[in-house]
Amino acid sequence: MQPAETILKVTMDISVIGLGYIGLPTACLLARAGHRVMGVDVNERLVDGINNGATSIDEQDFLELFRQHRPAAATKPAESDVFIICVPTPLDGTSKACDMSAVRSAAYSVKGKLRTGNLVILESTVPAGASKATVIPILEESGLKAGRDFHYAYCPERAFPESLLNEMVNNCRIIGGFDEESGRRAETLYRSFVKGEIIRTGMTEAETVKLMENTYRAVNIALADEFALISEKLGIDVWEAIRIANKHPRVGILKPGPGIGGHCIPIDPLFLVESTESQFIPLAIEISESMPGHVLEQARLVSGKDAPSILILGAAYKGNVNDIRESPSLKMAAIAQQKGWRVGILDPHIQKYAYSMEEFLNAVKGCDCVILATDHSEFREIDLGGVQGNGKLLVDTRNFLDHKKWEAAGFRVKVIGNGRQGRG
Ligand code: SAJ
Repeated sequence: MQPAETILKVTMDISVIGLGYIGLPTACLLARAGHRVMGVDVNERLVDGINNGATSIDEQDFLELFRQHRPAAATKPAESDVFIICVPTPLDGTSKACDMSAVRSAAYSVKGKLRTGNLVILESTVPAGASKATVIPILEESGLKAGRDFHYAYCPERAFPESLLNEMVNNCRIIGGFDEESGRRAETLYRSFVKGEIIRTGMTEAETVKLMENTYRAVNIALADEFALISEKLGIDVWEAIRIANKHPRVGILKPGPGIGGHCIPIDPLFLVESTESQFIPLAIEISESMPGHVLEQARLVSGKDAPSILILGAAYKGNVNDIRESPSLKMAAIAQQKGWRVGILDPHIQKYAYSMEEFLNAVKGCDCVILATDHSEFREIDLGGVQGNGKLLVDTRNFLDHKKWEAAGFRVKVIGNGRQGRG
């Protein structure tokens, strides 16, 4: 291979494969840094949309970046200096293992275009060891060898939906290079738009670090959920208890809620389980997954109705995002419907569940119990002027709403984890 200096160009031709909530912002940031970027996705409608200036990511600073530095999009990669793979890795519902099919087909599409001197980067979250066992062997079917003919690095994304660009630019970035030179090249590339620290480590270490981060978050949310369940049994308020416990300099308990959602936290920890048979991680996930059912049980017991009709506020998996993947709200809705309860859902961030004030008032009128599932700012601002609570129940799963305001409108309030209130 030629010496690095002759190949490392300031402006590179880059194909970003997978144009979801990580791939598309990454492509735009690289374009802003002066690279020639091609966005690639198998979804033709998405590609057409992007080429026509449309995106479903609704974060303001991203939209501005997208307007100015939108990459051209296509369904197949072209020859490039760098290929960055950012495709989804869902959980296979049957095997409970990582579904690597999108990563595999992205790797095959890169294989067809791979040339000597190229750099291939994988950002998708994968089981530890997947680069070595799955991705590199596919790329090497080209006849080129990793380290000798092309460079490879695993560089996980770590950005937080609701603060995507800020985190992509300012977070610490991990580079797991196949070898020293691969790591060095990947670092040079990310340095073109990353202001945060860049840490180089081994490939499997980088894969494992990513899984550890989301597992840490998942088990800590599960612990908060468990504390909520315990507090209800003890007849104490978990929110007050957590607030006080968090005054300890080495304690930082997260918030209980209706369960975990999103594309990462409920799923990624299980990628660690598939190769290690951990018992701790599945138990944590199980506790959080029991929360939607627990919320409904509280609604039934405290409302005193066997089959209350419920209005769920929020379909998104967390506040101020428009993503419903693995959302606990929708799990709650499905369980309630199965029980034969009447269910309504409102969400200002999701087109399907958008509503007018009149629709909100009618929905409240027609239900026995309102359940706050998603902490969207809009729900806190809601005007209850025209609402007659008449003793209906509000279940606040996130201790998020202004309870005095709801009580003043005639609601009884039950906060999940507060065992002092209307005990179920
Ligand atoms: N949640 C709680 N209580 C809390 C915090 C969160 O119940 O105290 C719930 C949320 O409501 C949501 C779920 O957990 O349903 C997950 O939300 P999140 O905000 O914890 O995480 P994500 O999925 O939006 O983003 C995570 C982040 N990982 C970490 O914080 C370690 C992000 O940095 C990753 O880039 C992202 O996963 C990813 O793509 O892997």
